[in-house]
Amino acid sequence: KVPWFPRKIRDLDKCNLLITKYDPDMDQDHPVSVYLSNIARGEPLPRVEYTPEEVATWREVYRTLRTIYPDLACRQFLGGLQQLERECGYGEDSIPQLREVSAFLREKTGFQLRPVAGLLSARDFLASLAFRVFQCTQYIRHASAPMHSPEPDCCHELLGHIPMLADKEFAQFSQEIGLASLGASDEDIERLSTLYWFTVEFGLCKQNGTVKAYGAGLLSSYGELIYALSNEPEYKPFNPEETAIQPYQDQTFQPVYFVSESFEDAKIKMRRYSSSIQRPFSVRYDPFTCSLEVL
Ligand code: H2B
Ligand code: FE
Repeated sequence: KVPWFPRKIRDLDKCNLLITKYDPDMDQDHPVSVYLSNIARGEPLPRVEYTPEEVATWREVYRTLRTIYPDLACRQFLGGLQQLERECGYGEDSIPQLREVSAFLREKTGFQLRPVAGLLSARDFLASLAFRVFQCTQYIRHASAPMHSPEPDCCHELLGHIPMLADKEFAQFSQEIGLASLGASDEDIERLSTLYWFTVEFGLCKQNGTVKAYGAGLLSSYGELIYALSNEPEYKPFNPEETAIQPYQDQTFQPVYFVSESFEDAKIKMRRYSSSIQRPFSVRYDPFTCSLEVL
């Protein structure tokens, strides 16, 4: 039996299963509980008034990471970030609003943002990528730990993911993982989710003979970004069959990272892997109607 999956963009309203690893009710101070009431579904994206303390957290994260990006981030990330700084108000002085960032991305790659209250189930999260929708948290990590967040927060989304989603090839790569996930078995979702982890979140790639970071989990963590490129961890060539079954860490730094030859190469390998997933149907995305044709 094929699990239910969204067929048009509006169906994403039903892709909202939150996974509570870290219970916001346990800590009334945790920022997760602060903005839930502001997170409405659908357009227009809610504007958030961040407090001076929250802006100070953003400033510290931005400033610290910005200094190491030129050496450690891949070319596509740096290009995206520069455009965001020029055209979308990115900088250390204010936290960009999802509404503006979403409009920016739509022009670059057709991706749009949707506010979400926390960590989503892998199935729901991946399904939205099939429609070029990125589900994005809007709250910011607690001021007591500016360099760490137990769950995705807006520093992770806005600094880690958004610059990459402004790149056409990376946007295509992301959407294709999403398309492969639709109606897939729980086991296949687990493998795709692991692939997502070692590419979109913690991926490295070769560029002009050196290794650079393109994963959002790295590009939003000062400590792990430096560690990942320090030659200390283990590096393996990206190979979907092997990568998909590698156990991963979400509590500490990764013991192993996967290195792609290029985005092009990662995309081709990923495509080959996806086409090996058994499904009793195939899907085609129609960009004019933002819906799927199921064949
Ligand atoms: N939910 C949210 N809100 N943001 C993410 O980046 C995210 C998620 N990543 N759910 C998903 C899970 C990822 O770790 C994979 C697909 O499991
Ligand atoms: Fe992420």
